[in-house]
Formats: sequence, C-alpha cells, structure tokens
Amino acid sequence: MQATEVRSYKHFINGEWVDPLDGETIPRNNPATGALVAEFASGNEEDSRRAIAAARRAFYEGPWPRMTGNERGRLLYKFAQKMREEEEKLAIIDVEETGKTIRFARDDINAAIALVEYAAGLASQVHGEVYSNLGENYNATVVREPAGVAGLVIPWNFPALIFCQKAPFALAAGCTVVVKPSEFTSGSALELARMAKEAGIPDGVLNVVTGVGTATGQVLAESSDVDVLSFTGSTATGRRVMEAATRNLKKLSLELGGKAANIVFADADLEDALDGVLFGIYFNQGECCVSGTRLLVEDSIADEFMEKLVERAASLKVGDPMDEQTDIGALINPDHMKKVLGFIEKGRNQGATLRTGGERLTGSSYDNGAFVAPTIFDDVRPEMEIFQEEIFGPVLSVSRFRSKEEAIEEANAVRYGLANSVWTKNLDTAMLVSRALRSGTVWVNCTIEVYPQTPFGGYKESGFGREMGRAGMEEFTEVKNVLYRLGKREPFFGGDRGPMGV
Ligand code: TXE
Repeated sequence: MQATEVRSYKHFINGEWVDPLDGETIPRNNPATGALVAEFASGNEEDSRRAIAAARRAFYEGPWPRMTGNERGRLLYKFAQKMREEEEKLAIIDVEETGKTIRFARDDINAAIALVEYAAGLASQVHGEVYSNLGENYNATVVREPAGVAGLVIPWNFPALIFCQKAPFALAAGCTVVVKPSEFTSGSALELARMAKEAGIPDGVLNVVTGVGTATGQVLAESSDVDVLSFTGSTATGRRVMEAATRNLKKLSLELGGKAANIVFADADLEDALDGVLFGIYFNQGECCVSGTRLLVEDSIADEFMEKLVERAASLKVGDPMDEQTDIGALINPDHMKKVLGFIEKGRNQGATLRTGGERLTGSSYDNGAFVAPTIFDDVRPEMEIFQEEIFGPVLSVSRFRSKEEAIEEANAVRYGLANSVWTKNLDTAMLVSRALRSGTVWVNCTIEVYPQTPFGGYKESGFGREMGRAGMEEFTEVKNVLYRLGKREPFFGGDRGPMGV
C-alpha cells in the first residue's frame, strides 16, 4: 500500500532546503502499517530563528509586501495550479502520515486548493476606508496593512488543509510566513512550500521549519520578530502559546479543541440526521476539532434512532486507508490510541452504556496499526468525562432531551464552543436553537461543511480569532489611520480649537 519510497526532508528556509543545525531527524511511521514513510528535520530553537529571520528580511526588503494585490493574487493562483498538478501526491502523503482514508484525503486537497484560489481573489480586495466628512481641511484614510511576519502552527489531523486555512490568507494580506507543521505530519507542508517557490512566490516569503513544538513552535510564539501567530491545536498547548506570545504582545488567533453536539429533534428528516450523525463522528476517525462527538437526541424518537445508528456504525468499514472502500482509517499514533481507549474505559466506569465498539481492533490486517472500532455510548450524562472532554477518536456519547430548553442547556454545558449542528424541519426551532448555541459555527440540517468564504473559529475555550473568509485574511492585517490635514494649521494655543477637532 505504500505508494512512495521513504521521503526525507530538510527545513525549507529562504527558498532552499536547509539541514537542521543539530543534524537530527524525526522518523514518521505510517500509523496504519507501522512502516517508515518519512524523515523530517528535527529543528531546534536556532533553526526556527533562522526561518523567522528569512521571513523578516523578505518582509522588510523583499518584493512581496510591496507588490500590488493583483500580482500577489496571480502568484497564489499559480500556486493553486501547482497543487492541482500534484494533488494525488499530496493526498497520498497525508494518508501515509495521518492514517486518514484516501477518499477523504482527496477531499482535503481539493478543499485546500479551493482555499488558495479564494485567497488569491481576496489579495486584490484588501482595502480600507476614507473619511472625507471631517471638515474641509481633513481627510482620514483608514488602511489595512500586512501585519508583518506571521507564525503558523499546524496540527496533524488535516495537514495540508489547515496549512491552506492559514498560509494563503496571510500571503494574500502581504505577510511573510513561517509554518511549523506537526512533527508527525510535516510532508505536505514541505511539498507545498516547494510548490509555492515553483509558482514564483519569492524566496523567504514562505518558510517551513519542522520539529517538536516545544522547540520550534515555542520560538515562533515567543519571538519579537513574529508579529502575528495563528495556532491550531489542543487547548492545553494553546494556553502555553498565549503565555509565550505575551513577550512582544503579538496578535494571536487560537483555534483549539471542541466538543460539538449533533442535536436531533423529532421533527427532523431522520434519514438525513442519521447520515449526518454518523459522518459527524466517524469522518477522519473522529480526529476533527468539529467532530460531532456528542449526540443529543429527542427522547420520543431516541430508541428507534439509536437502533438504526448502532447498526449503521457497526457496519462501517475500518482498515486500510488506501482502500477506496474504507470508511475509518487509523488513529494518528499508538499513544493517541491509548488516550482514546482510556476515555472508553472511563465511559464504562462512569456508568454509560456501551452500545457498540469500545475496543482496539486486532487481527492480521490491524495488528501493526492504531485502529479503534466505531464506538457508541448511550445514557451519557453531562458530568461524565466522555461528555466533557475532547476524545479525538471514533467515540460517540449519546444523551436524550425532552425540550428545546434542555437541548440548548446540554449543548452549551461544555467548556468548548467551536461548532454544533441542529437537525429539525421546524424553522422556529432551527432559528431559536442556533441563536442560543454558544459556538462559532452552527450547522442546520448539515454538518462539518466548510467553505472558503465563511469564517471559522471558536467561542469559550475553543479559542478566538477567525480563519478563512474575509475575517480570516483580516487576522493578518493591521489597521492604520492616516489623518491628512490640508492647508494651514489652526493654532491650538491661543486659538479656539478643541483637541478632538469636533
Ligand atoms: O496537539 P498540540 P497534540 C487536540 C486533540 C489531541 C490533543 C493533543 O484533543 O488529542 O490536541 O494533540 C505544536 N509552542 N487537537 O499533542 O500539542 C505541535 O508541534 C508552540 C485538537 O498533537 O496542540 C503541533 O504542530 N507550538 C486540534 C501543534 O502545536 C507547539 C488538532 C499542535 O500540537 C508547542 C490536533 C508549543 N509549546 C489536536 N507544543 C484541533 N483544534 O483541531 C506543541 N506545539
């Protein structure tokens, strides 16, 4: 099933492949087979500083921030075309390094390309405001400027996709960037950097430094030469990043954990809801920040709904991620699998009812991989850990509700607020519930659908700041007000002009 030989990468700094200063590498084994698939440079703090210095130089001295928006957009389009030419390669790299299925990896790459294309269009649309109503002697131009050097820290669950939720938006704004991908899944980020260079994006504009987060990523958060940091990862690491970012009070956006609920009302199209709930939890092995890890189902239909759900979950095909028919691939690594199995154990011990799954899959085709059976717990109460904590695996926690108010209260009874989904055909219910949900995204009669145009981010401990859409690009800008005084200044002392000029 391995499509390529072992890939060996260095850092990508200032348009060149650069050896890590320590000469150390990080091996990556395919989590589905255990086979070695890649080796990444194990960067240290100084490697990170070199990448930041290259981005800083490219920002102060290079052409990128000085180009017209159209010119930047044209190069981003070329970058998207390069990605299209190598989309299968990118998909296979993400499969081999994450354990996700090829079917979904292809979707990821398609979506990633669409993000670059959208950001290319945005590049020519960055604009500000002019106030010409401040009296005849004044003109205020409120401009959006590139924020400077952007540090982008990427997790392992959607390596190419999350890269493209951030990098092209920062580039469209005119920033130069240093990307720190996950140490487990750095391959596609490095290939993307190469493609960006081939597309004509100038050296130093897009740098990738690899290694463990506590060395390379931490320096991006701390460095006074990084002006804006966009981080996606766990809430615990997000807290550390936020503390480190106080060093130069950099602009920060954090996309952290989630505990999304699918809320199914009795008046929903139950076939659609069933499909959405299954997709919501088992897509990408449940390793999404927006995975529908909780199901809140209206009591009057719960028994029947659960019966069908359990049957459908048990029939999903778990296994070889390169098999086009596979529904659920491998978890990212054995340690993470242990963590997921630990949550399953807690669910059992805390009194939830295990309806299906609940174990690691074993047997010849599974033994070398991190495969967990699609799992469903019924009778889950808000005080249980499986209701509250981000499991990041194929584990669904089901609770029942009797009224809209109860559904809203339970959906909001977690510290996260990234996304939720509502399934109902009643317009009043749809609007009322979606307004009351404390999350950055609410899907109504759909789930985990993300478009380049629409902003994405969290409430509560899911973080702050937005990715994608115009708001996602604006995260990488600073707003500057330039006030022009025309003609002769009226004296302040000795005149009758107030300090505010109004
Ligand atoms: O995440 P980390 P991990 C959740 C999920 C998962 C848990 C742990 O629940 O089980 O996080 O995963 C870099 N300064 N999510 O340990 O540590 C790190 O190298 C700067 C949710 O992999 O948050 C990687 O590139 N950077 C999430 C990135 O941060 C640091 C997706 C994320 O790693 C750093 C993935 C530091 N001190 C996991 N330490 C989502 N929101 O989608 C690490 N990193």
